[in-house]
Amino acid sequence: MPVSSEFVWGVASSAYQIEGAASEGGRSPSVWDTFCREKGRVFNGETGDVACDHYHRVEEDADLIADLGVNAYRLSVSWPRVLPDVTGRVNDSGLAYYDRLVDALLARNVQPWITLYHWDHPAAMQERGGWLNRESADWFAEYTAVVVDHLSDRVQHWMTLNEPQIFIGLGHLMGDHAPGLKLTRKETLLASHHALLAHGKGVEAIRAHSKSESVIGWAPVGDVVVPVDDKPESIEAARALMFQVRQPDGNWAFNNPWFADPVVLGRYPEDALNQFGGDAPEVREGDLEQIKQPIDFYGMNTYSALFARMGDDGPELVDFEPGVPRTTFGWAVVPEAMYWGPKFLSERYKLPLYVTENGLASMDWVGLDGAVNDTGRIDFLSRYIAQLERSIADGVDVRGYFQWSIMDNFEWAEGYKMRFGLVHVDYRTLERTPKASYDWYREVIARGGVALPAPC
Ligand code: IFM
Repeated sequence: MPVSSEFVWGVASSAYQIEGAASEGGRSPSVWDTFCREKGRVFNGETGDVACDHYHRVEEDADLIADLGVNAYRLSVSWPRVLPDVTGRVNDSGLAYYDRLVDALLARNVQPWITLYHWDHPAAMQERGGWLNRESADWFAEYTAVVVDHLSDRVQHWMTLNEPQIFIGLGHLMGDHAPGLKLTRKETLLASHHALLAHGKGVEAIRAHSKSESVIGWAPVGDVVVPVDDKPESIEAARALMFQVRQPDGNWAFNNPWFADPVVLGRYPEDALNQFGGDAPEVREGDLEQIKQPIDFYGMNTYSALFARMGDDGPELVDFEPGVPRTTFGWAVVPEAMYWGPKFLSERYKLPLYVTENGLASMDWVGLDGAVNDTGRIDFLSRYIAQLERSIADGVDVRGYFQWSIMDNFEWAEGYKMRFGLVHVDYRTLERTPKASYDWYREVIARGGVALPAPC
């Protein structure tokens, strides 16, 4: 079934992953610049210094985005480009770069959807404690106000945080991402509380500073859990596990409700508070009201899912079948995530949804014929978009879909090993080659969202 003509079709990226120009235009180092320079942190010692050199290729890349026929492009602003000292001094040259980018998109009828924080906070902020410092929420609000003051005459769509589960879980608990910390559970929970406060203060700042009517959301990434079959008890088990804070792998940070309940419902989940006991963060008077600002949409970044059923002792996870299809990252391919994820999230949070990220990691290369035949990506996206359409047909309020990512880019601790793009980037020459999936996605958009069958 084609989706409505109002449906937002988009592609996504983030600043550190594509911009490059890391020490140009007055930008200060971010935590990721620092992290990449620490031995053994990032595959092959790679960095975002040059990345896709998008900073110098705004017009060319805007053409690639617009030629897809998308009506929206999700990008992030680099905090250290705009406020190199965290707060205070504004770097006009950084803002001028985002002017160029926003104007290039608008000139091609593509609406910019801006994420304010996609993990690359200034290294100087880390020196002041980063997210462990409660003042970080105010610093983020100040930075947000500067960006919104400057761009909201042209930009209406905003997201505060990208994937708090990841920058808190991988960055502060497990040490795999910048700032590379392995904090105690208590400290990590405190950092998460401050990040949620930053979200709330950021939303307030957007509303207070926006020169046009703004549409505000965020882009979290909690585990999606799907039922192993259609039995009502399996569905119940999946729903219960999707909103349980204790995670079967012992890593509580990838759950949904610890982050989303305060943002949307204004409270921390009871099971979490019982579980965390004295490790739970100190919640000062007014904090939860501050965090629970009215937002206009819930963004979901979705790549995979876990399976659940009802066991003798209640809901339980089911192992993946041997040989389950997996992406190059090792993530199981579970298209039903796009059916059950939106359904469960909209039942609980009752907000319009946008898929703010979805895509496939692979290791594509340019073939002898000059083409990049990424049929696996076409198959993956076909299956996921078809399930999304099924969810919409069932009445779930999903209003848009952003494919991750417009082009191959710096995949954090994996360096340039994983490729998620619709456009191949040769990192030696920086040449862009649209892949077969680029043409396929353009056709899907042109047909109003009918997922085409994968080519044989
Ligand atoms: O590349 C990342 C992105 O920055 C955040 N979401 C997941 C993507 C793939 O790992």
